Amino acid sequence: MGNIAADPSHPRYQSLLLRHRLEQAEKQGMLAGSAMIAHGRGEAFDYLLGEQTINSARVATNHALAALRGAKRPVLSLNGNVAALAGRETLLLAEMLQCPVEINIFYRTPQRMKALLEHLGKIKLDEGIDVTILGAAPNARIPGLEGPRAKCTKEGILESDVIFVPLEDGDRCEALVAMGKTVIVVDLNPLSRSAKMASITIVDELTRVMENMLAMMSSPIEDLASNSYDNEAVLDEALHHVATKFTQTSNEA
Ligand code: PTJ
Repeated sequence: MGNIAADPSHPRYQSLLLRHRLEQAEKQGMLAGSAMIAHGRGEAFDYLLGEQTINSARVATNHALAALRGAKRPVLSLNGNVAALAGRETLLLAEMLQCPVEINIFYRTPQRMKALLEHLGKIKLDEGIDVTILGAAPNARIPGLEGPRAKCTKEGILESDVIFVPLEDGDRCEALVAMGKTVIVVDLNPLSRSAKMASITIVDELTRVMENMLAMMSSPIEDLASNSYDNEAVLDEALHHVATKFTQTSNEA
């Protein structure tokens, strides 16, 4: 790691750390060609949010976790960016939920799958995490999708009732919702198709979400009535936050 990214007192430390993780993952062949572009877009939205977990994101995270804890067949899906930024935390959450994780990538190649399996397998071994990692041998398809991005496993994504798919593509999100699943996405862009399509959208940065979820796992399950959750209101609140912050900043300037 370069000097700046190694220094926790640097004001941009967290941001530099995440970039560094992606740089390393890129060298290991884990990432899609557009992974950095996707991350940059996320960074821009996070800047507008004030790089913090806003109230509506906390509410959505709470509901997401309640849905996962109450699920019959939960599954946590990882793509290249998620494995690079929060592979360890995703495995830890899966262990706590006693559910599998599934590597499910949009730009699927055998080389990337191998690199991702190796990366997660190493974390699992190093940390002694007891979790099934699916995805190496897909045996099912997500209905309504064409090509390699439809590939999944029967025992994981296909038969899941609640699926956590951070940084998901809009089409796949829509296809998963059409299968009748509760689909939880993490997306810093409240205007994205995934954000609008999902059952529960957490408008927050992935590594903060994982930290929050792991912390929330040590509290008793909250009795949250699922009909009290309004995803549109959560997205509106995120947009409102950005707009208000902008107005305040330009008034101050
Ligand atoms: O590994 P693959 O092949 O499955 O590909 C993964 C990416 C992310 C490259 C692929 O799914 C993709 O191209 O995604 P998009 O369509 O660019 O969407 C990514 C969304 O995630 C954007 O709306 C970003 O704002 C958001 N995003 C990026 N980084 C983060 C994020 N949201 C939360 N936390 C982040 N760290």
